[in-house]
Amino acid sequence: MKILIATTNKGKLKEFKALLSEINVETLSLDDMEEKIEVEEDKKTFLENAIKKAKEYANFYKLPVIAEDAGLEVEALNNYPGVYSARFYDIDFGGKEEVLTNKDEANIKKLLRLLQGEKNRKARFVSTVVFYFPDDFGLWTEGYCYGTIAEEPKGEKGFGYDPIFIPESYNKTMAEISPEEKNKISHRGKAVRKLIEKLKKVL
Ligand code: ITT
Repeated sequence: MKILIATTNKGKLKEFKALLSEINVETLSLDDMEEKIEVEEDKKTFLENAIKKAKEYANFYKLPVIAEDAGLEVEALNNYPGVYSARFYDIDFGGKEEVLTNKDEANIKKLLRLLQGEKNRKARFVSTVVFYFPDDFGLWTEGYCYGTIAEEPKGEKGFGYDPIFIPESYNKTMAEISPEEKNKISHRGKAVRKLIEKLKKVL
C-alpha cells in the first residue's frame, strides 16, 4: 500500500519515514508528486488543521494520506506558540521577530526573548496525526512530549524548536540526542505508534 506523507517540512518527513518503516507500506512524499497544491493552515486547533491537510491532499492526489499538525505549547505564554509554531516569528503576539538566517532561528529567538527572566519554563510538544483514506475513512491520534525551555539553544540535530527543548528527565536538548532516541520519546513517535496500532486493526 502507498501512503502519501503530506508535509513540506523535511525534518518531519525524515522522522515519519523512520517511524513508519516498521510496517509494510510504501511512503511517498510531496516531492514525489508532479502537480503541486498549497493547503493553508488557518484553523484554531491542531486537529482541525491536520484534518484539513489530510483531506485536501488525499482528495487531490487520490491517495491515502498521513498529515500532521504539530507545535510547542509553553505554559507561561498561555500555551503559545501552539498552532502558530511554524510562523511564531511573524505573528503579533509578543511582537514580530526579524528573520536573519532562517525561520526556526527567528522563532527560537522570539520565544527566548518572551521567556527572559521567567522561572516557569514548562512546555510540551504536541503532534496530532490524521490518516485519511479518500472516500472511505479517517482516523487520528495525538502524542505529547513534556519538558522545559532551555536558557539558550544547544545541539545541531532535529529541527524547529529542538535546540531549546529539554525533554523531561534529560539534561540535554532534543537537538543533542540521536534521531532514534528522539523518535522513542517524541510527541510524533508516540502519535505515529498509536496510529500504527489503529491501522493494523482496520487495514
Ligand atoms: P507541514 O505543515 O507541511 O507538515 P510545518 O513545518 O508547517 O510543515 P506544522 O504546521 O505542523 O508543520 O508546524 C509545526 C512547527 O512546530 C514546525 O515548523 C516546528 O517549528 C515546530 N515543531 C513541530 N514538531 C517539532 C519537533 O519535533 N521538533 C521541533 N520543533 C517542532
